[in-house]
Amino acid sequence: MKTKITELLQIDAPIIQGGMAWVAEHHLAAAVSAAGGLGIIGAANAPADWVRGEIRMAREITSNPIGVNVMLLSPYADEVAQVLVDEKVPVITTGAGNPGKYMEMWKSAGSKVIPVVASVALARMMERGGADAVIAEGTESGGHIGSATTMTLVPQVRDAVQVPVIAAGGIGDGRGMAAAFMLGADAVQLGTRFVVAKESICHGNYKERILKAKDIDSAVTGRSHGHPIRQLRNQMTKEYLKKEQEGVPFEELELLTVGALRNAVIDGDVKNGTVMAGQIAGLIKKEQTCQEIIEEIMREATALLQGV
Ligand code: TUI
Repeated sequence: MKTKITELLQIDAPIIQGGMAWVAEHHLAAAVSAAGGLGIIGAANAPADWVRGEIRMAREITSNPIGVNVMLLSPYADEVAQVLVDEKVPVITTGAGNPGKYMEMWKSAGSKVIPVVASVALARMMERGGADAVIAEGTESGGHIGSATTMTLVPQVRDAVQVPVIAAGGIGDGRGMAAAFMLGADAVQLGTRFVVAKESICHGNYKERILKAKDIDSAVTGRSHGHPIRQLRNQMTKEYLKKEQEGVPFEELELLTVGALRNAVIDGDVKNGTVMAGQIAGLIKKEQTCQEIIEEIMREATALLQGV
């Protein structure tokens, strides 16, 4: 399948892997890229040296292009931004903010820059600032979310900008991909489905929570202080939401989540850790290799889009 995004990024399948903190390390990113999609290393809150190491290790596994996601709230964002220039990373996605201040340095280093946007206003601003494409991410996503749904955001962003649009949030199979294309997308980004990939280093307990999740098993914490995070319900979210309702201040709430994502992803503490996942978790029933995932989604989507 050829789209504006496969042409722009020099990839075979218009499927991008989300830059998920702790999960999106070199094994997963390299496996997605080797299978013809675009693998992404998630810099999240990691120091710049870790990001450099992950880029180099991924490049030992595949020569296909691999991108990096910069989480703009990270205390290391400035240093990570420079590492991406030094390492000549071909594709940079950004999340949780406005990457305007890095745009010029990344563009002049020859990288394609693709910010995640949660609104039409930010999509327009990013296009004016030189973005090569935008990822329109709906509130169905796991992790840090905006408020518009994928169904409403994608066609509105499509109409507002000329650059290619990648749809994200709530997409887990070929039906979701075909639907996103009907809304005007040129590619899709998937997170939760890749968390349970065989090549994902995520702890088995975490994968099992996703594989056993039902449609309404996610909760959103942090709405009261402007940092909404979608994750699967557990002991921690129950406590967090109760305290949030009681008006407990942010500093105290934060104590519940310090190191909690690492505890869940690496150590498998799915009771008190943060189990970030999107609303599509309920649809995901098996662990497959990245190649199987990409082939299956492409087969389903192509069949549905034929004749359209
Ligand atoms: O970034 C994500 N998802 C994430 S980041 C993350 S780690 C984290 N840890 C602690 C606090 C916050 C995050 C876990 N999941 N997705 C991309 C995304 N970006 N979703 C929504 C946005 C977004 C929202 C508002 C991007 C820009 C924006 O407005 C920026 C502005 O300044 O106008």
